[in-house]
Amino acid sequence: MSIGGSDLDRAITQLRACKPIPENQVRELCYKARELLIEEGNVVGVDAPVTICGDIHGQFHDLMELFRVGGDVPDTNYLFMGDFVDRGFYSLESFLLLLCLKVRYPDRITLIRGNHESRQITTVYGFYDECLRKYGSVNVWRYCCEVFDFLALGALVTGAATSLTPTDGPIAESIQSMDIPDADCDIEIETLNAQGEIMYRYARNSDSQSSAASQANSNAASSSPIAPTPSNTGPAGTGATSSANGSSKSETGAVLCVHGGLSPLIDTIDKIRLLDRKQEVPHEGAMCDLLWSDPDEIDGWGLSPRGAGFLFGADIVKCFNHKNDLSLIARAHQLVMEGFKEMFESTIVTVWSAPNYCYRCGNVAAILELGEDGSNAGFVRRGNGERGGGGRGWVLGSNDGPNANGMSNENRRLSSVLGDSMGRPRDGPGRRYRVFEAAPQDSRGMPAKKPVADYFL
Ligand SMILES: [Mn+2]
Repeated sequence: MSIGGSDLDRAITQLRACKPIPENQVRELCYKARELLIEEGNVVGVDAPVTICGDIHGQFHDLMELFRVGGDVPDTNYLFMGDFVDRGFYSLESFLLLLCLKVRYPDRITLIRGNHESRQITTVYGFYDECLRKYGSVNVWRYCCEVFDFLALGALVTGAATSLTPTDGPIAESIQSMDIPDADCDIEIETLNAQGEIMYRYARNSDSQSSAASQANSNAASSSPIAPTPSNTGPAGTGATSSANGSSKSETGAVLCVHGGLSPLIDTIDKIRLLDRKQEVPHEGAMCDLLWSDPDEIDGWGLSPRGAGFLFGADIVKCFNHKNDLSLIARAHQLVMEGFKEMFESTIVTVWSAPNYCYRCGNVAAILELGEDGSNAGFVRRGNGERGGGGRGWVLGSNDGPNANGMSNENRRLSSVLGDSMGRPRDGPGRRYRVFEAAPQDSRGMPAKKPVADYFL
């Protein structure tokens, strides 16, 4: 039988109920998915608005919670950064549901490859055994692995807004006092809980605003009679130049999404585009690095304790972002207790979407929403724009007053996820993080199986 139209909708309904679909339907689904994915480049172009998600790891009920918090497909445009399978008990249902949604709404969901989307890794970390247990054969595992080989290696998000439209929501109860930026203020970061309540809000530093204003003014002043020299290049992240001078369109640098991170063999996004990706994840080389590497507080490149990929420092990220006109790299791959973590002055962020990882880590999860640049806000600094002076943030709860160490508890908590970016000038797109906890169905009564020592895989 073929899977399409109403069959596909039926399969989606069945998978949403966490029930596997018959083997012949999986075969058809994987065939259709491959036909779609084969047409995608190694780096998929995605337009904002988009919601970026990190590792899922077979935690089906938490994926349902993610959709509840972030909105359903196709109402919300999603980008999943890999590691759909292994570790959790429902890799099969999780991956097949995402694949069904991809086939049903190809323009509303983007799936890129994680290091677990591999024959070798799934054989060790659970997905192979799960398929064997649920179907009595490994055929379904084979079909899925053939899809893995066609998943894109990255995505490039363009058209993201620099300022968030402030959420018109209630303030979380845990926030006792508030000091919200003015409504017309440039909101850079907002964090909401699963109920949509505001946990904190952070404004872009005022210096960059004034420099933005003066730049906008100078653009306006020079609009005639001589067209200004176009300082912006072409579509962000493409490295191309544009002849559209004088445009006051608000545009940030692009956001590169990749599962792991950067590679010493890759200095431009175009080099990712040239890779032959349609194969099992190699043990080394550029494709391997993109799926396995991690940012770290080092200079340059370092050896990874994972035994694959590399560690890379702030200098590597800043250089890569500048060269490729990126305002941010979004990646997954590492457990973050707070669900997300920005590093290196917000040039890179880790997004982790598996709450209470392995049903025992006690972490929360997060998704990252990038808004559409629908504003006519004028000048917006790009990823390779010059930086201004010291910044100023407005933080919900920040007038609790500093403690003995000169830092409020809220600021202390903030600094753990915003890292060294606090109070510094930043150029990134507006970022709304939605943080959520494990779904009760999945955490209740689940026996903690054998301890998992190597979370970092
Ligand atoms: Mn990973």
